[in-house]
Amino acid sequence: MRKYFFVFFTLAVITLLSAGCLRRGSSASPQGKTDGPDEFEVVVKADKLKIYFIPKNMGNAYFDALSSGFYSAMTQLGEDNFQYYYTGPDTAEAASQIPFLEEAIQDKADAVFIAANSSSALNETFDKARKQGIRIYIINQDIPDNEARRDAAIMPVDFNTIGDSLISDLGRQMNYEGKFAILSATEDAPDQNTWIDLVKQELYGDPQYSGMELVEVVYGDDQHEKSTEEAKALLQRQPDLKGLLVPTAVGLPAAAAIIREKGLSGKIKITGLGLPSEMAEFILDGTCESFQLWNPPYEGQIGVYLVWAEKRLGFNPVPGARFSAGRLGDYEILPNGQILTLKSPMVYNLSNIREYAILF
Ligand code: RAM
Repeated sequence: MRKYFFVFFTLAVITLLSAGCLRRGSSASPQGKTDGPDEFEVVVKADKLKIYFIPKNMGNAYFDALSSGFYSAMTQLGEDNFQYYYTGPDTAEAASQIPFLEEAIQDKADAVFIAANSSSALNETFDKARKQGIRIYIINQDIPDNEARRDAAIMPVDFNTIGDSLISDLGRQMNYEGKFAILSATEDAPDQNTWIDLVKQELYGDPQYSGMELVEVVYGDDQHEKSTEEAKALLQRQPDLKGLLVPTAVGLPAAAAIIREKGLSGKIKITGLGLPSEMAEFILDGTCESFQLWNPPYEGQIGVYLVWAEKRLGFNPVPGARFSAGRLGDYEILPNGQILTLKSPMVYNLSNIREYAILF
């Protein structure tokens, strides 16, 4: 009897392995790390994980780059394990994302990643989604004073580093004197307003910037056309402007193009946050000496691995817990529920623009 059982058992294992229902591998601890000896575990192909990514606005190359990270991680983990929807509003008003959140709720998504256009306008819809067991992750920012309404926030960098990073780059280029302005995105944008506040804290708190004067903050709504118009109007209103700080990947190339068009390359120092692929021409022609960013695709990758760890590896995203994001390594849930993709922004200039312009 034993002989037959062994034969049967072996045939059964081979059959199950070939059908993908059995997996040879190490047992994964809740943190998603592998440990223990090889052992068979039955992996029943569960339903696909349904993930929504709702950007501030569609047609924004910055969020296209971030979305590419979701695809990379899903490819690494097996595309047939996921259903992915990259969908959102054409314009980034505070409440413009609500219909897309409702769609994800109706569709019984497992997780929604959203770059929120408002810190508070989405709270009721977040509550509704979470009551149905849908994970709400803010991505590329947080929702200040409303963190209890989300499950975690995937940050591109520690936002506390951005104020100093931006104003020090502009100050150096302006020799710490003269008038400058800020061209931001939408007036309600939580990330933009956090950065503007941090820039002002440095500007008014550090005597090295006492020779610089912030004359205006204008808003391009993360729309190329409006950013272009606002930049043109600003230069007309402020003929002795010496600097322009543009913390938006939509506004920065738009404003750089206007500075170049007006023959003011090098005369008005421009820096901010932008995509290397869209800023390369302005670095190469001297219109922009340097700008900063981080790595948007990494954020999308981390997002997929976070959902995978929670839904397939029993990971519980409590402060202090760590999970694997594949090739990117392990990430920790910080006490404030944030996950830092990188510590601080990277500076892009002539020395590295060609290397990064082909990446995003
Ligand atoms: C724009 C958006 C986004 C910001 C980037 C740098 O695409 O405002 O939120 O992270 O710029």
